[in-house]
Amino acid sequence: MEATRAKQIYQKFLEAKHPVLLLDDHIDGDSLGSCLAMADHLLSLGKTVRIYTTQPIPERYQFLPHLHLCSLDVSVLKDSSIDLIAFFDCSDVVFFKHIMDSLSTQPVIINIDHHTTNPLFGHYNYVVTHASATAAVLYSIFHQNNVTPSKHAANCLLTGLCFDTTSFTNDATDQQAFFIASELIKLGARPQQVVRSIIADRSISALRVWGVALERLRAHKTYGVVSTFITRADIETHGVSDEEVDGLANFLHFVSDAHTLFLLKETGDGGVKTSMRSTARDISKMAKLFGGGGHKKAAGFTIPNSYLSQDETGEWKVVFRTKAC
Ligand SMILES: [Mn+2]
Repeated sequence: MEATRAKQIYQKFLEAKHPVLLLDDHIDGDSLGSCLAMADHLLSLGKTVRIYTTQPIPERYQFLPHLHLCSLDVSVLKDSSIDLIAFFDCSDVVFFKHIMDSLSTQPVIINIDHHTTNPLFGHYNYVVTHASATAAVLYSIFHQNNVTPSKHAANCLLTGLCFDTTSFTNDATDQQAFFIASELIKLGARPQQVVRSIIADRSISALRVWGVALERLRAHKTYGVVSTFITRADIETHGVSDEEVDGLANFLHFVSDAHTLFLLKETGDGGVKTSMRSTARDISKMAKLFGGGGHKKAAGFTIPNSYLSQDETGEWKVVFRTKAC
């Protein structure tokens, strides 16, 4: 069954004359790495490839190939010649609908992902929820079609794997992740470069924001949860971007003895984003309840139109802009 679907999907890519590849609304190493690996392969077949993104590519991924194909210009989606669009690592149905509304044609929709919350919105879905990364899913599609990734594509796929497994340290890391990584390294992927792009190269200012959040760590014994948070004031005072302080939830989950961790962060557009990590609970259910998504052990959601506020007892709470919760 999987082999049939993998062949069907690959055939659709082969048939496409004007494909557009899409990054998730929230760009991460897995979404970007998978998308660029497919772009690399399509380019090698002589195809014209375009990639649409709603956010600028974070600085840390500038070592990846083909970034010049990425466009923030929504007119990319208006082209009436588009015959295929492919989503990578995207389970966000609101984003999917936004993309659909922007199109002027009705192309074939491919959906390649590994989120348990993926609603299977494609005409052709290849969603493997036990896979450690979308990069591993795409590696499998390549493998089942006898496609050998180039060394550039291999580096892209390794970036996806390393990002989603927090460099092979979190619960998403399975035997297959190590096997695929090994194969990708044989093909020319550069693990030191990839790992460094994900966990290293933090500015002192970004680490100071992490320091502020570390000081605020709090254990909620009743729920068995440890939490902390970052405010807009923290980010603005230290002159850092949101992207620079990303990764704190993964870092804390790696070094802390708590089995469940919540990191709350005020977003630039006036909401509060909750990133959750757990080794003991299926937190994707909670994320889904609040309109978010993710995996069993790593998930999140955003509460729009809200902010973080400290009450008279010193407790920090999420407050709606119209009423307290
Ligand atoms: Mn992923």
